[in-house]
This record gives sequence, structure tokens and C-alpha cells, in this order.
Amino acid sequence: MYTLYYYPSNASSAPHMLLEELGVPYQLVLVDRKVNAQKSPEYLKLNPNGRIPTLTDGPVVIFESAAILLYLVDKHPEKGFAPAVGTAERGHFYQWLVFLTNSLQEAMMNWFYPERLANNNEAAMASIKAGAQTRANMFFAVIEQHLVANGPFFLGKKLSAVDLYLTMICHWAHRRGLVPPPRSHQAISRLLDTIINRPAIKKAFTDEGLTTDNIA
Ligand SMILES: N[C@@H](CCC(=O)N[C@@H](CS)C(=O)NCC(=O)O)C(=O)O
Repeated sequence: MYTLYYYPSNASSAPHMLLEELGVPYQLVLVDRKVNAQKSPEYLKLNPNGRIPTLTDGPVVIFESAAILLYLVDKHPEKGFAPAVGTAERGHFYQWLVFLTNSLQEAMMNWFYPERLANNNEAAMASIKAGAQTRANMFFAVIEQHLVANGPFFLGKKLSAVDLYLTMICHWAHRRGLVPPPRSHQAISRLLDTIINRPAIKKAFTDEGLTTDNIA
């Protein structure tokens, strides 16, 4: 059985949504950030970065949310959350997932936590935050343009794990008040409506103690 080490609304959220969508057995283990449990010696053995999430599958341990999605879609190819390996669609699936985790997620992290890069210098923090917001918005605009031309989902008519990853990041943007909100983009907004109304997604959010109204 899979075990997902999570904290509500953290980067565990996309793996959690995917586990629910796949309908496979799994358990959740809370890593309590309120007491810095992600830096405990036990957790660091699983994830030496001390970050959430981590997935275990028997003896297999995987960290990085996008890697967890890739692992899970490959373990359950019949569920159709990623195109077949070796196809053009699979290439685009990799492209968008890596873009979301490497470019958009990183910009969002710098926007949330500018102090990590600014050595607690107030002026540097404000500047990093403003730059990261501009960068995140530029990436949201690229996504919107892609969805308008090729949507409603990243891979056209077929929902995939990439759409769940975008939902997670839009949820963060919503909670933290990114300006303008991702929902100011119509195609992104339509995609979010479709995703958050799916029963599996509602269950994942409810199980994290979040209301399903307005999660993104
Ligand atoms: N790129 C990583 C980011 C993981 C990450 O930064 N997680 C945050 C929560 S969203 C965390 O654990 N922060 C606590 C810390 O850095 O101490 C992933 O997607 O798994």
C-alpha cells in the first residue's frame, strides 16, 4: 500500500488528488509543519530535503511531487492519467509537468518565501517577491494561451495528472492572494471548475480538512 506523507495544502496536494483519482489503496501520514516535523530525524531519513511530500510504496521511497505523479501514473497506466510512453502526447505531458514544477512552482516558492533568497534583507525581499510574482504571472499567461489554443486540458480533451498539478498551484495562489488571480484567465478558470467538481478531488481536499468551496 502507498503511504503519502502530507500536510494540508502543501506540495502533497497533487499526489493526494492523483491517489484519489486512481482509486488505489493508500494511507496518509501527517507531517506536522506546526512542530517542524519535516525536519525530524525520522522524516529526514525519507526525504533528506526535509520537505513535504514523500511517497512510500513498500521499500520504495520517492520525494518531489512531480516525481511522485510520474511514478504513480506509470504504476497504473490503465487509469489513463498520462499518455502512453513513446508518444508525442507523452512528450508534451513531460514538458508541461516539468514546466509546472521547475518554472511555475519555483516562482511561486520565491514569491511565498523571498526571505530564503534575501538573507532577511527587507529591500531585497520586496524586490524578489515582486520579481517572482511577475514571473509567475508570465507563466500563467503562457498556460492560458496554451489552453485557449489546445484545451480544455493541457493535453487537449483528455484530463491528465498535469491538470491536477496546475490545480495545486492555483490553490496556493488563491490562498495567498496572487495578483492577478489565476482565475482572471478564462481557460484556466474553466479547467479549475472541471477539476474541483470531480468527486475524487472533493474527497482529497475534504480529507485534508479543507472545504471544497473555492479551493482554487
Ligand atoms: N519541489 C518540491 C517542493 C516541496 C516543498 O517545498 N514543500 C514545502 C511545502 S509546500 C515544504 O515542505 N516546506 C517546508 C520546509 O521547507 O521546511 C516538491 O514539489 O515536492
